[in-house]
Amino acid sequence: MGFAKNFVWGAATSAYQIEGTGAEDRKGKNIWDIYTKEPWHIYGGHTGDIACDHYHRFREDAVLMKEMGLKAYRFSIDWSRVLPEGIGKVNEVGIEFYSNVINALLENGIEPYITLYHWELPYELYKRGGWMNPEIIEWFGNYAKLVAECFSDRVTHFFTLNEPQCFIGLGCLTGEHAPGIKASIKDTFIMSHNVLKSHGRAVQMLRQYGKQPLTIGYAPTCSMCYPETDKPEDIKAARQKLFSMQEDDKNWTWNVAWWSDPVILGHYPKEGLQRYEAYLPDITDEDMKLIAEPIDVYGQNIYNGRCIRMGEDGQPQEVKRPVGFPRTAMYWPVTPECLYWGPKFLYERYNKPIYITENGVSCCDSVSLDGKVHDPDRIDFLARYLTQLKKVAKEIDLRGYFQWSLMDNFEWTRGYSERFGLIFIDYQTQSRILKDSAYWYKELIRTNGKNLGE
Ligand code: IFM
Repeated sequence: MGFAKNFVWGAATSAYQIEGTGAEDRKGKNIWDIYTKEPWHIYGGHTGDIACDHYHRFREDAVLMKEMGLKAYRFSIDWSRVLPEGIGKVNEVGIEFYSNVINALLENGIEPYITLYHWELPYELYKRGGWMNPEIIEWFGNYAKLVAECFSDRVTHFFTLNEPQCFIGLGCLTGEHAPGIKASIKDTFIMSHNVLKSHGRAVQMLRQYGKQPLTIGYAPTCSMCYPETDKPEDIKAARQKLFSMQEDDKNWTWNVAWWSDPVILGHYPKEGLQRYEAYLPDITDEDMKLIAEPIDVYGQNIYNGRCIRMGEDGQPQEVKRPVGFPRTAMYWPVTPECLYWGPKFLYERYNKPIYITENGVSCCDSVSLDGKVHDPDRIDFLARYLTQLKKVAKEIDLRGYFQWSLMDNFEWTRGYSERFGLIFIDYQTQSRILKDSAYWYKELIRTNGKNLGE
């Protein structure tokens, strides 16, 4: 036995990365709409103004998903499209757009999975302090209520936040992403606490206003850890490293336990409470209760990991990558083991059904003389990673896998220079070509992973 019979094979995207603004929409601006207007922030001065023009082409895209045999599609809602100021007046055109997307998916037999927040913070709310302002807990809660009221008659799967590590770490600590601020470490801990409380409030609102029972999850990220060998001490070291805090406070957001223990276990990790004591805001029992509002499934984005062994001093030690180790086009290491050990460690600790909410690879894809897009690197990457996932699927409650990404898209500060898609986008003509990997994935879905190694 490998993947369960009803295993969910899907692909994922996010609003800003694919939609394009849709000039006729009365959408408000989000922080990325503003940030990309200062061209020096983004490779080539690219913006998401047009992106993949999914705003106008979603029907065609839903048909392609069907052609690829996808069972599910995970996408995010641009908060500022449905609530131009983040709160208050609703943009009915925006609601209609997402409603039409959902209908197109259902008509093509694709199950929609909605992510509430994949970094599209309304600019009006940013001006009011964004994640720093505790009012955001109710702002986000009310946005979740609106989403539940408008879409939960047809959508039953929701994820609250995508990668808080990145939108606080890169967006507010190092300032590489929108909104591009370099807040103090102390302020980013205030933000992170508000982020987690907002998650809890959104869960409450989704449950309260959902029109049917909903499956609700959360989708953080992080680089995983895997053991150098199967020796118990190396496994122990990898597990310990994965759930420990960052050595460098300036990079503190890049960890699993700070963001996931409160949500699932109801408390911050002890190590972090001690280590970051000087930075922390007041944390009450009531806060923790809100943050730990029960969810149904745990999502995790996994791209790569670090190899760990137990050092002679009894402490985890990172194993240096060998010279010439395999890398993706974006220079990320290729480490398939992380898709076995990551879910395994997370399941042991959190004991929740798991979805891999993102995994994928950027390759230097182009259209060949035969008019096709041959991407053997991506097929090789996926075969290696998914073989590991198949192995862990026999051991834990693994519910689904979302390939990042359905189509090439706006890769944040790298603009359109990276191609993560199963579908190739020609940005000049907006034509779409299914890459070889899309056909490979289709066969994998059809056989439920039988074409992978054991
Ligand atoms: O494109 C991003 C996505 O928005 C968040 N997770 C990682 C992907 C690849 O960098």
